[in-house]
Amino acid sequence: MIRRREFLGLGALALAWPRLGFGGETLLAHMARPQDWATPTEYFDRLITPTPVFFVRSHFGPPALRPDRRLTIDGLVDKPLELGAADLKTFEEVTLTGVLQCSGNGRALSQPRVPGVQWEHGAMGQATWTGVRLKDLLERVGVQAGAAHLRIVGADLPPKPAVPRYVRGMPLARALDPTTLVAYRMNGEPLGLAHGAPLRLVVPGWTGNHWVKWLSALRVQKDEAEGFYMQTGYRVPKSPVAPGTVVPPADTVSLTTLPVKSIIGRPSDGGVAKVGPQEVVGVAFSGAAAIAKVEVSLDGGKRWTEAALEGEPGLGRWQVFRHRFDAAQPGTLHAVARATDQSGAAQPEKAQWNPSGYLWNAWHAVSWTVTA
Ligand SMILES: Nc1nc2c(c(=O)[nH]1)N[C@H]1C(S)=C(S)[C@@H](COP(=O)(O)O)O[C@H]1N2
Ligand SMILES: [Mo]
Repeated sequence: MIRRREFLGLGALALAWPRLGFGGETLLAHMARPQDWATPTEYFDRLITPTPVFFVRSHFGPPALRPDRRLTIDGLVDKPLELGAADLKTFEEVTLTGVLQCSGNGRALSQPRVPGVQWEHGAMGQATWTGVRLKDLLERVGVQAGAAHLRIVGADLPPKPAVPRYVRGMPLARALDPTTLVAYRMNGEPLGLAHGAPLRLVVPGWTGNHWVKWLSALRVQKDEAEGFYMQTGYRVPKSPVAPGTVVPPADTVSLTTLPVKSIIGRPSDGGVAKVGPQEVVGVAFSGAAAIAKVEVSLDGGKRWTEAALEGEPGLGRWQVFRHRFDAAQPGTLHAVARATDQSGAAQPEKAQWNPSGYLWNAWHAVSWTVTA
């Protein structure tokens, strides 16, 4: 566990974190890479993930903090536009609550193992996001006939010129979805550098790789954006494959929607509690539809009880589930949770293996000890 509050605030000084001994909340570092930080699982017991413990994922680390960075919008448009965060004030402001989850969250649990940042559960969080609709910006520039895709670039640069830049894309239809935002606030505060200041995309229901940070250029075009992060990265097999299969790129499709998932935040796996009232609490969400129900089993999946849900239901938005019961005697307890969304999709007992360990969403189980 490493302190990182200063990482959020001090920009270029971030790399000096081990020598900055401030107090504060902690995240979990991955692979000694200062740009990848996981939210501790015990925070998945509430509707909003506090910003100081909100996971951070970045391929190359942040660019310099430039509150005045311009965003250009060009390509197949009538009037190309260049604007700064202050210019967004002329557009309607929107705030929504949504889950940001890295497509690689849970990858560490893949069998056989797969390469990539070995996230267990902590590469996700829910925040309120405030900004303007990307749709409104695109209406201002006037999208021309024949346009079908958006190419999206952030200001971060790879460590070496030979490494491809982080370039993403999305179909124009998703860019025009009224929930797709160009955001400048997170949990009511100005966006921090680690989370994309001054501007980032918010794409509720879709995986984190689409939520481009340090937004600097949007291009409207006919074809899908090109580059490593479109044609090679962030793809899954077109149809399920056996664990360990090598899948050629031609047999893959781009990742988009977050599959239905729940995670138990408390009790912690391996924790200790006193005899008496017990509470299993966690979060559940789906990028396809609102959550319909979360069930908890205390006997390894034979009998299930529906948990109480808190918070507003919505696509790409998590709700808290809570199941209370009494433990009359000391011993070891087990709980497992599974969510079902309103499209009928149910969280699977085992996740569908794929070569990059994307979209892991198996049932989450915890065990804890009850003492007298
Ligand atoms: N410019 C830029 N945007 C980016 C990335 C990046 O490396 N560069 N990483 C993406 C990935 S893979 C994820 S999961 C999310 C993480 O967002 P967070 O750090 O705010 O949690 O940012 C996305 N946006
Ligand atoms: Mo990610």
